[in-house]
Amino acid sequence: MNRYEESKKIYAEYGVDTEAALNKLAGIPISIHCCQGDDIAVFESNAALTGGIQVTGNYPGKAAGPEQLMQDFDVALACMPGKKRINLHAIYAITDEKIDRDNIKPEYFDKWIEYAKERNLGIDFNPTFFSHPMVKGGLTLSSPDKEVRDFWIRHGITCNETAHYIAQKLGCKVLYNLWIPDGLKDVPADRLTPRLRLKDSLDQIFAKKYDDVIYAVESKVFGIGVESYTVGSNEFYLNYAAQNGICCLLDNGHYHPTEVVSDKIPSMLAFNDYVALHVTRGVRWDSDHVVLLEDEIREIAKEIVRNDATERVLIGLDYFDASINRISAWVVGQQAMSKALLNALLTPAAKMKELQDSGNFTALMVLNEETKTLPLGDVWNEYLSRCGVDAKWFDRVLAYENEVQLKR
Ligand code: RNT
Ligand code: ZN
Repeated sequence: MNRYEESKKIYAEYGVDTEAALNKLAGIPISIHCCQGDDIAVFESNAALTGGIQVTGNYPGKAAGPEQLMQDFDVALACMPGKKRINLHAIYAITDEKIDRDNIKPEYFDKWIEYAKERNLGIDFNPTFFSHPMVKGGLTLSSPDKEVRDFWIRHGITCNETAHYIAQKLGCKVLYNLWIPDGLKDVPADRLTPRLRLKDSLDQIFAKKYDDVIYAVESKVFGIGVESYTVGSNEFYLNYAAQNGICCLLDNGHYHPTEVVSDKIPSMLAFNDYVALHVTRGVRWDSDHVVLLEDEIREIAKEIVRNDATERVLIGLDYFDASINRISAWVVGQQAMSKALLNALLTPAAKMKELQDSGNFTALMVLNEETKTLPLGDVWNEYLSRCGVDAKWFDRVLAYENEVQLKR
């Protein structure tokens, strides 16, 4: 009997059906962020990365331009099991025209739509409120300068049209996630007025909403250079999203170190049809390290699976590592999230809920600990094999690095 068959029997003793878990996992989409492939480069110009986010490292061979990014993404996709989406930013527009950030034309994304269709990928879309000269003093939609706000409101609106265009062309919903870098390095004199300006700007951007677009606003507690105050704080966006029937996206790098997004997900599920998620790994700060299979990622996955929310929680990866092979970074993160979801699908959640509700916390603790040493790896390898992903995928990535990337 092979290892998978053995593991199937072991899980069955806990009332877990590994076949059902494998089938369910294959249908849970994970949105892969394009930015990991080229260090959030800006196709329209060589603008430096701003916005208080950082990509550290200078590993050779990164993609330059859409063709190389798509080429590298194809190598990564072949190493990623399950359903994928590609998460694009407005700065990835493909056109020979001079791009005005406040006039992003939907057709600039025709090549990405074609690319996604050929690979049966969904697309998620983000306006890009950073790396541009109209970010004045680190501010965009909350700026005291109306000209600056109006420019970025036009950007938000034109990106809404683009998200709708993509959804129509693909025939499936698109997540439009808005994150702005606005904030202050040191102690503010006025925390409220910038937030009222942001609220007004958002009202203008979201004045028109499309049924085939899911809207999200992404909060953050600090950034590099905005350590003392972010206009788009968690409380601000939680309220804005609730009042306007949109998502407040949870990025697990955007809260205080002891806060966990896994606990926030069920609270959001209690009130919202959808919960948008950015999965990352902060080390000491919101460092956007590659996602690894750690306790919090496992807990996040458990909240998605045991609350039957695999179609309601929109999982997106969001990290940037330029210190290692960028394709490997994509794959490790996507596989870590997939393993966490599989681990959740292989957890006897109903039994555990029963023990909690009956107050049998002793048996719950014992069972929880036992599940940690069940043969997840054997089921994972079966999943890779069924998805046609070589367990030795890393050899393939290294071969491509030598044949293609290092020759760039
Ligand atoms: C920044 C936010 C935001 C960005 C991407 C590029 O801290 O996490 O989601 O990472 O939009
Ligand atoms: Zn994010």
